[in-house]
Amino acid sequence: MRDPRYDILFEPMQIGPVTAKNRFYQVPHCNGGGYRDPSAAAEMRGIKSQGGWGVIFTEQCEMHHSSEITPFIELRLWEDKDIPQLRRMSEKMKEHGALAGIQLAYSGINGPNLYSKEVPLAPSALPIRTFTNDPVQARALSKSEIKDLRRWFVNAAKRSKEAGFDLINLYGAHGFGIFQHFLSRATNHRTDEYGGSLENRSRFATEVVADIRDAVGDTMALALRVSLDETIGDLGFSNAEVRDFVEMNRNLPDIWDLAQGTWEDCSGPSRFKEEAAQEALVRGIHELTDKPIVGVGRFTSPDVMAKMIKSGTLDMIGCARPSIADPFLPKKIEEGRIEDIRECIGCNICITGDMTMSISRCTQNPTFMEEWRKGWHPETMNAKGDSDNVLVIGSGPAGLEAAWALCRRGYDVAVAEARDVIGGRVTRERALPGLSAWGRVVDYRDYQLSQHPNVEIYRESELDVDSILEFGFQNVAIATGSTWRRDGVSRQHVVPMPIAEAAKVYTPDDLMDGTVPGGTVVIYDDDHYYMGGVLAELLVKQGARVTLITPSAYVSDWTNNTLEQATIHARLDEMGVDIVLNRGVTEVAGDHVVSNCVYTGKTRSYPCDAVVMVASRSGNDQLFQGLTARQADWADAGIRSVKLFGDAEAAGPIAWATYAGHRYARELDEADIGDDLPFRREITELAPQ
Ligand code: FMN
Repeated sequence: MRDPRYDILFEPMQIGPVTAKNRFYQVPHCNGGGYRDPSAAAEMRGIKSQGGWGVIFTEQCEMHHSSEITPFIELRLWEDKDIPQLRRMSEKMKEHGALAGIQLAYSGINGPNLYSKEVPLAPSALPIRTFTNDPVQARALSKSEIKDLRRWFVNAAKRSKEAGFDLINLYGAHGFGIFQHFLSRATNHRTDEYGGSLENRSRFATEVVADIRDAVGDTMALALRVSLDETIGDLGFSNAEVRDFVEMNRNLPDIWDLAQGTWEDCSGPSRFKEEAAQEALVRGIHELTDKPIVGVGRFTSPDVMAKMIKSGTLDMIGCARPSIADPFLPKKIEEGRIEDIRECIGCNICITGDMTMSISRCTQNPTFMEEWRKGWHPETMNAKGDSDNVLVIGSGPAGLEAAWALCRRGYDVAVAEARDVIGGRVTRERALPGLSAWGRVVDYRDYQLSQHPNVEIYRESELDVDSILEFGFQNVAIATGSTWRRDGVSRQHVVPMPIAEAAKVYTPDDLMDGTVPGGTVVIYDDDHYYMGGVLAELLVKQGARVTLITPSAYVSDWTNNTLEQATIHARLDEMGVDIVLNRGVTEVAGDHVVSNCVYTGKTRSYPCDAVVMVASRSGNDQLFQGLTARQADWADAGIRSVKLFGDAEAAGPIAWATYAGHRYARELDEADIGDDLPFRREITELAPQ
């Protein structure tokens, strides 16, 4: 039963003409699917409706073709033809009593219009600001075009109503939506009644809200999403100015949706931001308005959520990432199942789906975006197949997820772990600087497995092929992880690089095992994700002088996709790490490395006492290979299947491992689909000629 301390989270909330059943508000978040995968995106929202959210929003929806953000894949509402796709989504959202919200985005100086080829329009003429630095400029809207834009918003609002939505969110946060571009002196240089004073800069927002209210306000609620602090210096829309803006326009929207200035700040990873990190920025704004406020802060703890409401800071609890990691978060709080909440780990892998224009993943919730594509439900598994038991070897993220999903299907599961602790790489990595929240991947599964009668975990149980054959399990699932390579093989070197015998070369595994070199240390990062940067922090903290050499143009390059890269660079720079970009390492000698420019090949030496090789990883597949060699003995041993998955099969981020473990569990004993596509997809219907 629900803990009465959390009752406040379940009080209904009036938002303009509509009422949310509770205080759980899924703020807009993209998913890498958007207009390309409408049914996949709709089903994902539908699952959240089942999970008890009071309000569920779409991702940003491009409301007019004159402002679009190709190559990023969001939603589109450019013409009536787009309505059915969006109606499918609103219907899914409302299936279990949530209010359905749509975020209307006009991207102004963030919309390069690579697809529509229209000239971008913004409050003032400025270059387009995108992650991709497109060489395109926006021109300033004329006053008659501002009227056009107001009408386009009304058209989009009417279409939203027809598509079945209850709320509209006007995007003006994260530096992205045009409302912010008008509000900020950095992007609004106008000298007419839309520029200059705060009142003038607010004019566009007040006009659009009034227009939309006239058009649909009797049935639809209006949310205005504005930045809490643009954090770009004096010209930016500061926290003080946000407060002035809210006070000046007390009752402008039906709900204020307040979010930290840049997307990097707002969706800050757990490596750099704690839960409720935006509290100080939002505290006190409530007194400036009569309308409710929703705010965000990677909320996963019901205590923190209740405190935010009881203290009068927020009226509704906004969640993006926590709703991805656990779409059933509200329901679990309601049912008093707090320990069942699958807490977001703040790794931001969800954001990489959008940034790579693919389809999003979640480390904690492998079913995310597979709800329609594969029919995976986050809380229910498919029925058990013919066989009865599985031996899972390895308790890293892949093995633990497989075990947890298998025992929910009804299999008897034994997990054999060679070490005395479970968790594999996650247990090792969670001890690294900034990564402690990632340990939730293990903690959640450890607890769930401890509650399940049909699973046993055997620690310090290193198995060999003979013993596996003797045990007589019907299915053997091998998730034995991977080992960092010492020989430098990765992208620059596809065969081992020259390393002198006298050289002291360490791998990330050595450092995680507690062997940390001192003196002057070169980190050679040809992995490009977080590990090189994290180890630089570790080494500096333990007293080493660190030079980080990477062939990439950015330190920890791939973290551009998790919105962490700039913060990582700043932190390492502040710590005194010498960051060497666009250079490889061609040779490791006893007391130096030889580094080459990736463009010219010109070499230079960097003296060092030790080298940390952050290259690639080799799968620990020896057991699998050994068992495969004994395939003739499987039938006698009662073995029906042997499968290798996770890092042991091919190393990747942790989210890849939990996905692989889950997939293994889902597909065990299922019919072979042969050459068929293993997921559903939608293809564009050909227009009549
Ligand atoms: N905010 C928007 O206003 N529109 C978006 O389309 C949007 N896309 C997002 C996509 C992802 C994958 C994530 C994680 C966040 C996105 N956000 C977007 C920001 C979230 O709405 C939210 O403000 C931010 O993530 C902080 O909330 P959280 O800590 O609960 O994740």
